[in-house]
Amino acid sequence: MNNEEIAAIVEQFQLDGEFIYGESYGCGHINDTYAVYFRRESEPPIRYILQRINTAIFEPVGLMHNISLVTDFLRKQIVKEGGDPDRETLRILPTKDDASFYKDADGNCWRMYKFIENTVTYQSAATAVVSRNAGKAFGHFQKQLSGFDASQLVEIIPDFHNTRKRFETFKKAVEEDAVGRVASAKDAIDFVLAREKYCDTVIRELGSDTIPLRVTHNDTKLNNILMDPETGDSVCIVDLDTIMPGSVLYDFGDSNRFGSNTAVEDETDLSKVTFSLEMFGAYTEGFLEAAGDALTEREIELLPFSCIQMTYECGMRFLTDYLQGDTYFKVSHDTHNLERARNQFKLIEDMESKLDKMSAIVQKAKK
Ligand code: ADP
Ligand code: GN1
Ligand code: MG
Repeated sequence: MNNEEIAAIVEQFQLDGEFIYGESYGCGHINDTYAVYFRRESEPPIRYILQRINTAIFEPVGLMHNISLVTDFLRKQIVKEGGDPDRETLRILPTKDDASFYKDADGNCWRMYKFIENTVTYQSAATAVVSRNAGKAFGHFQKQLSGFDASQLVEIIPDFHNTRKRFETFKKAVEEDAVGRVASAKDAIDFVLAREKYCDTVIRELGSDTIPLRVTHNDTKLNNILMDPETGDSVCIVDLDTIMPGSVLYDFGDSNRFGSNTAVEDETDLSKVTFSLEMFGAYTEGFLEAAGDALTEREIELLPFSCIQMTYECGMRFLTDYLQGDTYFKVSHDTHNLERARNQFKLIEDMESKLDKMSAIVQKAKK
């Protein structure tokens, strides 16, 4: 996208100031994100977030319906808590027709958000303070949404965290070998096949009293929280695209998959990929402090396992995408998804060897 093209899109929105330029922004794997800069009369320049919604994955009307409902609900909660609703949740900026997104002549769908300034995101385990605050933030988010009527939400990606279904899709990708990559990924394929048992633990009980359905974020990686660079406090949870009914275990597990990895998600030097018990402990304390009293015994018992399950599922998704020719996640080179998968699998091996310690940490933090 060049500046002229960006100018033509942002022109469709109700914004303050005159467009200067736009640039790619952030490290998301799904949407195309830009920071767009505007000059204003007698005020400092301002920037906004512009995103091209990935319509191969999301149906935009249902998606923006969900995000509008959730952010409206959160805004009221934040006000009640005495917080700043323009900093602590996303604010959708409407188009000149008062719509929540704009569809251009080529069928691309665009949305804009207020830019939440003076924040940072982390791409792997940061500090114990950051981990604790991330845990607190997602625990608090869980609580905030506990009064939200989930029947209003469109299930935007059905079976998003149904690990069993993900496994079936993975097996099909291996059988089809559509782009001839199976031979190059044998080690990774064998790793997934040997751990099929991880597929069913949560799904079997989901929706029962032991693992109730809740409204969950479903994509809780550390770079989906904006944090205060000075204090390490969480400011705002972003990337609300996958809010759907789900299990709290998905949110807890996915956060630790990413935020307790001592390396970035696509690190290829696997000796750097380890599961940090320090980060896990800090996250667990923060999470239980904020949401612990709402959790069932069984959910608490499965918190350590959920980290393995979500890492297994995510690694399997990267591998499936590699085998299908990189049609889902953004990649920068041919073996990117395979490298990500191997990274996740190294992390699983480390978690498997630390599972007892993880359980002890949860038991201690729960008191
Ligand atoms: P994706 O679905 O591709 O991951 P995200 O919605 O997570 O896209 O956005 C990508 C990145 O852009 C985030 O990780 C965050 O760093 C940044 N970001 C998103 N929304 C905002 C915002 N309102 N203010 C500041 N930064 C944002
Ligand atoms: C994607 O959108 P982003 O980059 O925050 C993906 C998650 C994966 C993650 C792996 C909608 O998250 O499910 O866990 O990549 N989001 C979607 O990094 O598929
Ligand atoms: Mg994201």
